[in-house]
Amino acid sequence: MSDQSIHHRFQAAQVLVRDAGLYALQWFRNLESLHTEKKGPQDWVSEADREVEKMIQKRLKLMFPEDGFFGEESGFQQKDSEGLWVVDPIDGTSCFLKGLPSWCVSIAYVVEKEIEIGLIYAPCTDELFAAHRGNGATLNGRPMRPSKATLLSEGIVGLGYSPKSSIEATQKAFAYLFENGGVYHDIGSAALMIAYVAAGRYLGCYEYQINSWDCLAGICMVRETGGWTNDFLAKDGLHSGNPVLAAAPGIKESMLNLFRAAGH
Ligand code: LIP
Repeated sequence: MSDQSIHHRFQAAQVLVRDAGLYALQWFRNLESLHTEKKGPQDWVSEADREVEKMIQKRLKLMFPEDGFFGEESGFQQKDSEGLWVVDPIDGTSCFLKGLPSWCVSIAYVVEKEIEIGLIYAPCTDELFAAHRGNGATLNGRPMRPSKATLLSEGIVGLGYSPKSSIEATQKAFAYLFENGGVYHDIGSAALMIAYVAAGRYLGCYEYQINSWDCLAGICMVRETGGWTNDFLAKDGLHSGNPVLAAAPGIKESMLNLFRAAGH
């Protein structure tokens, strides 16, 4: 696929991710009337998740009918297409449903196992994180820079947990972090936590088991800012998920030690 057509998709999807975020915000402001269902332990879906995903899919179908689509709520359409949009309409659904601001819309575009585009829009803070492989990454149009730290004791690590994760592995990751003077945040949105690594707000991010729609956009951003991530798309990560590990350049070895300590 030509750089030009990927750049065209990058431009169009930046408008779409913001529109989708503003649409989700309308639902966020009327939570009392929002219909929700339980998908599993600590895992919910709401009318907003479904309607925002439908809106994104419809717009992408109109603009790029030849592309495939993989959404958290609706699964795969045209999965054998050259280019595939991987979409989480509301990452941080549990925060969204509780009226907490740490949620976002996440859109990634994958061509031949390469994450070419990563877009994350957080409506509550009006922050648009954007990356186009080989062309850098920005936050609201300004270049993002990862942390220059070299020790875990010099900042915050995003450490996510859900019942999909191993309790034992997560406890070992916490122990390694605390023994090395680190502290953690779990803001309930893996997409935002990984974007914060690219933006230099977090030193790194780890979660034992996560879905591709939660992390591919953020992974593109971390790599575009010179940070490091694990090869999430290895071993069928696109369909069945994988652990995620992201690190600022100087923290890679410490985060790899945390990953090993967790048993990976
Ligand atoms: C969430 C992730 C979070 C994880 C949750 C859930 P969702 O995504 O962002 O890191 O701990 O279990 O997967 O379900 O809100 O799109």
